[in-house]
Formats: sequence, structure tokens, C-alpha cells
Amino acid sequence: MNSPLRLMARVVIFLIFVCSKKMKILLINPPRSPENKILESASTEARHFIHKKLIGPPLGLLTIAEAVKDHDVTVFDMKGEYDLNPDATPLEIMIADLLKEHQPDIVGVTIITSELYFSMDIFRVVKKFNPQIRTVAGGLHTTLCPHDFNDPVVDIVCPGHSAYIFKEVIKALEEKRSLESVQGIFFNNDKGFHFTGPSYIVFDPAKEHFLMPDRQHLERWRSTYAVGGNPEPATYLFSSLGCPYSCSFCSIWKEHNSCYFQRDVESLIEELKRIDYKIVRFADANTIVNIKFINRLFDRIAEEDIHKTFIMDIRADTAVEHPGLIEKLAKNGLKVVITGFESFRDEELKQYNKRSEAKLIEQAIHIFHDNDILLRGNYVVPPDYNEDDFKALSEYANSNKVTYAGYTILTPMPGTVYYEEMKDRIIDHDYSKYNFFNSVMQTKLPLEKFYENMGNLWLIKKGTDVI
Ligand code: B12
Repeated sequence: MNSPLRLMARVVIFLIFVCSKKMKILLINPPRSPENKILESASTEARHFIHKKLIGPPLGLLTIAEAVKDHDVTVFDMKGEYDLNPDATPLEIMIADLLKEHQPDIVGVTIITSELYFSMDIFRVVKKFNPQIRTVAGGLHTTLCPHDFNDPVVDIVCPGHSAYIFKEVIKALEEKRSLESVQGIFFNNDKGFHFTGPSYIVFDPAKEHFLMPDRQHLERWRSTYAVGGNPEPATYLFSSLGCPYSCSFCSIWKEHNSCYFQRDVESLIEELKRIDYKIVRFADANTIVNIKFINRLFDRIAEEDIHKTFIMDIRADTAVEHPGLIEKLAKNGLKVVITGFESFRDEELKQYNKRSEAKLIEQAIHIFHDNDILLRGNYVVPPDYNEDDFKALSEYANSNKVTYAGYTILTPMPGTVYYEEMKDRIIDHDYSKYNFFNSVMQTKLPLEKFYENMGNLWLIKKGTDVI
């Protein structure tokens, strides 16, 4: 063989070797739980305003996909798929078709509490299709309750911000090494379901170990990521992970062991420049925590001539303390704010460890509205509300109307402080109902009355749109 031919043959052999090493990874965002008792029980008028579906791209899966991008990765958003076509095939068929098409070596699913059962259904279909495919569970619920995944259809559980650990898992599988060598995971083998021990590497998923999401993976569902009657789709990004507060009902600070991770301003600017979406929702627990950071970020947004519409979660007390900052943000694109009012009563705020005061709600509403910000205020209703409590909340919400308002049911999410406080009073352990739209505890009012009151609350708001 002459030398160019020999060289070409070597290249081909090398390429075959490299390609054959690649693992086929399928990452799935499961469907939403359909359980929504508030919606089911509401009047036709109220139904229009109640959340039927929350829309948003799966940012966690994009991060995971980025960590293993040298492999053959497919991200599949089932929420997006059912939004594109509500009559699409049922879960079992949709997953079986996906498996036939992609023939993956590994299937990973991102899981929040209310989507646990659909996720397990996905794993069951995978194992039935081919027991050799490795199934990996990740996401918030795996972090809070890893033992819920002690099931033969789940091979590996990767709790926490585990992109790099997932990468290690893939490497171990590729090299046919024992998973015992990967720290920070739970896995099922002949010894049963067990933990490999804490990872020795300290990860900072917002700085040193931040992975820039590649939104191209979600192009198929782009049109479905539209909110509030606006045809423009929105994307999510995070400027921080975790939360410095510790509300008793919230999963976020528990998920992060009370740690708070902040991105670099320049990394955010780079991401914003790359994003070809006009609407950007910050996926932070609270976007304004570090005042200096936010000021700097918005100075840089102005300097770089970045023109986007921003959506953020901002606390009422933060707005009252920093009205000038809210004005500055509004001038530079902040258009929608989501605020957890939670309660109009100080004693309830105290019980929830909200570390804010009820009187600040009214002041915050004025600050946001004065800056033409569309405010979504969310109240949580405890199951022991009686008619007088509902009446008092209605009166308060009516005299403090916001553009969009949300009224959900205080729910003991597994892994939270509130769950520990309430666990003996829980009467419904069906996790598909753990999405704040169903009461899983005994209500003081007869159920029908409770839900009737809940539905009526959703009529109290200024705007006519839904977000
Ligand atoms: C974006 C978001 C959504 C999006 C998209 C979620 C999705 N997967 O499709 C949308 C808008 C659809 C959504 C919907 C809901 N959400 Co939501 N959402 C969020 C939010 C704001 C940010 C999540 C996020 O992107 N974080 C950043 C990414 C990078 O982190 P991550 O997703 O955790 O992923 C990391 C790890 O978990 C892990 N990981 C994740 N997946 C996987 C998979 C594998 C294989 C591996 C290895 C690792 C891994 O690695 C990732 C990278 O580090 C959080 C609040 C918050 N600030 O955290 C609430 C939150 C997750 N949502 C929550 C809830 C309750 C809901 C709803 C049920 C109802 C509601 N009232 O909001 C609905 C569900 C559906 C419905 N009925 O419509 C709760 C979950 C509570 C719980 N214990 O389950 C949270 C924590 C809000 C809260 N304060 O309570 N949500």
C-alpha cells in the first residue's frame, strides 16, 4: 500500500475506534403531573386564570448534556412534546419509540417530586425494552429523597449538582470499571442499593464547575416555551443556585445544604450574548441577594447593549429596601417579577420562617407597579383555613391587587422542614399531588368548600392574562 492510502486507512481505523467509544446518552424531561384539584373544582371563570401548566426548558438537563458533550447526547423534553401535540402517544409508546430510534446505552431522567411516578414509568419502559441500558436518576427529588429510588428499574442515582459525577459515571461505564469507583452516587447491584460515599471533589456549579447550556438541544420545543399570551418563547438561566433564606416549606435551601452559589458577572454576560431568545427568566430562588453583584450585572448589560425582557423572582423586603435598584433594573429590561407573598399575616410568615413582614407586601406592590413591572404575587394557603380566614385573605388580596396572582396550597414537600413538622398529619402520600395544587393534609373545611374557596381566590388580580 502506498503511503497516502496507508495514512487514510489509519485515519479510518482511528475514527472507527473513536466513534465506537462514544456512548449514546438519552436525557429525558418527564411529563408534568396532571393532578390539579384547584383547577378541577374551580368555576369556569376562575379556571382561565389557574395554572394548567408551567412552561420552561429543562435547564438541569442542558447542564448535564454539556458535561458529556463528547458523547452522542440527545435531550428529549416530554413536557414540550405534549405541549406541541397534546394528543401525542402515551408515555409508554413515546419512550419505546425514542428507544428504537436512538438505541441508547444510558437513559437519564430529571426528577422533581410530583414527577417521580412518571419518571419511574420511563425507567420501567427502558428496562423492558432492553435491560442492558443503564438508567440514571437525577434532579431535586434524588437529592432530597435518594432512597425513593431503591427500585430495580433504577441503576444509578446522582443527587445534587452532579454533572461532573455523571461524567465520571459515563467514564466508568465506558471503561467497564466498577461503579464503586465513582463517589457521590447510589447504585443498585447484587449488594443491593447503596451509597459509594461522599465525593472528595468540592464542586462549585456556579463558578469553577459551571457548564454553559447549549439551548440547541431544545430547538424542537422552542415555540412551546411561551408564557402569558406572548408568542415569543422564553428561556431560563440561573445567576445563582441555592438560597440564603430558609423558609420551612421550601425545598431549595435544603437541596443545597444552605449553601449559596453565585455566578460571575462576565459568565452571565457571555451567556446573555449567546442566547437567541428575547425573553429571559432568571431561575434563581431570589435573583437579588447580592446588591453589588446585581448592580454590576445591570451596568454590564447596559454597556454591552443587551436588550432583553427579564423575568425575576424578587422578595418584597428586597424591593422595599432597594427601590432605586428596582428602578434601574426596570429601565434595563426587567418586566415581570414573581414575589412569594406567602401570607398577609405576620404570625404565618413567622411560622414559615419567611423572615419578612406582611406590611412590606403593600409597599413592594407600589414599587413594582410604579416601575411598570408586571407583578405576580403568590400566596400559600394552609389546609386549616376556615371561611373567616379565606374571607380575610380575599379582602386583603382585593385591596392589594397585583397583575397576576397565584394562590396555591401549603404542601409538605418531602425533605423540607415543613414535611418533618407535618408528617403525622399527611393523609395523602401520592407524590403526583405534591405540586401545590392539591391538599395532601386534612383540611379544616369540608374538601369541597376548601377547593371552592381556593378557586375563587384566583379571580382576585388586576390583569386578564395568565403566566
Ligand atoms: C425552572 C423551574 C421549573 C421549570 C422547568 C423544570 C423542568 N425540569 O422542566 C417549569 C416552569 C416547567 C417548572 C414547573 C414546576 N415546578 Co419548578 N422550578 C424551576 C426552578 C425555578 C429552577 C430549576 C432550575 O432550573 N434550576 C437550575 C438547574 C441547573 O438545577 P437543577 O434543575 O436542579 O439540575 C441540576 C441537578 O439537580 C442535577 N440534575 C438535574 N437533572 C438531572 C438528571 C440527571 C440524569 C443527572 C445525572 C443530574 C441531574 O444536575 C443539574 C445541574 O447541576 C426551581 C426553583 C429553583 N430556583 O431551583 C423550581 C422548582 C424546581 N419547581 C418546583 C415545582 C413545585 C414546580 C411545579 C410542580 C409547580 C409549581 N407550582 O411551580 C411545576 C411542575 C409542572 C406543572 N404542574 O406545570 C419546586 C420543586 C419542589 C419539589 N420538591 O419537587 C421548585 C424547587 C420551586 C420551589 N421553590 O418549590 N419548574
